[in-house]
Amino acid sequence: MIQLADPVLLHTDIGELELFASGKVRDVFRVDNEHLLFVATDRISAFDYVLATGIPQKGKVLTQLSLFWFDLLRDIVPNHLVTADVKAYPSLLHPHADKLRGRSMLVVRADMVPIECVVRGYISGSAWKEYKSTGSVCGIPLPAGLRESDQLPEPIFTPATKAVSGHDENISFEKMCELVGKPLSEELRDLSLRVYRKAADYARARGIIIADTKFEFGRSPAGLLLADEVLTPDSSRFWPADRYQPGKAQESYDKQYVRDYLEQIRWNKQPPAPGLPAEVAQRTSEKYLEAYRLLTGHAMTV
Ligand code: Q0N
Repeated sequence: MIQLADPVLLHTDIGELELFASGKVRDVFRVDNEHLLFVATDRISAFDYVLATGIPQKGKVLTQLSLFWFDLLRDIVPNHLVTADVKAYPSLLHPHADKLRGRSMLVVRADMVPIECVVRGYISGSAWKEYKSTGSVCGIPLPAGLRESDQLPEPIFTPATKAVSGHDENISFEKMCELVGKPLSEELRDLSLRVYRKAADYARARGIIIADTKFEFGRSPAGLLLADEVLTPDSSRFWPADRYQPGKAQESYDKQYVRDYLEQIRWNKQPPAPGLPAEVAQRTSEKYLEAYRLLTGHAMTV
């Protein structure tokens, strides 16, 4: 049988469903009062903007990686997944099976906690900036003399809120307690740290450093659920362990070719964002597939 290339998906169109939320990369649809359909497109963002071209297979890799982690972490925390098997989706979705297969999840609609639960095992990004100017991150004092990208003595929980700008704003744990209450804050902090430790130890043994990551949680009648997508290169910093060199910013596992290309063409980082040459998109796709294979131990099959 002739195998046609999997088309890149940039915009999800499901005429029957109301769009519930959408981000730079993912589209969420309302299925019924209790369920949402979470769709990962092939869109990619760099320097804060979504690029004009997609990355082949990216949405599938991120979905399959989230499914892998949900299963590995289920002994620590339950999650929002109902099923990712399109045959088991409500029948009104069956006409859309070809575009949904591999890249979507039917999830429980939860009452989302309005906090980004960030865990950092290494110092990078906004935490590095904050440390350089104050010596602490989100109110947590850190040892003097850390270099950019250094591993922290132990992982830290650094919550953030979505600011009006759309950017995340780091907050102290005390501020989080004011916003959502102390018992919930303590439970989310402890769950986030346990999930990060298990995943980061697992990934490190397979050649990938998960420098930091962001979790979102929701409340359901059954209790707290790990939601969104988890421990993907979009929600985390993945670094290739064999090239780790503290003292400077690290290469990104997945987006390095994209960033290098955008720097090379001297894009001014203002909209409209450019597209990528096919070769850059293809090599980037291969990095996502490689991360999936290293972490799961097998090639992606969907
Ligand atoms: C939900 N977000 C923020 C799109 C997704 N299980 C759930 N129940 C209710 N709401 C949500 C979920 C989940 N997951 C979460 N939006 C809706 C995540 N966004 C980030 C941007 O892309």
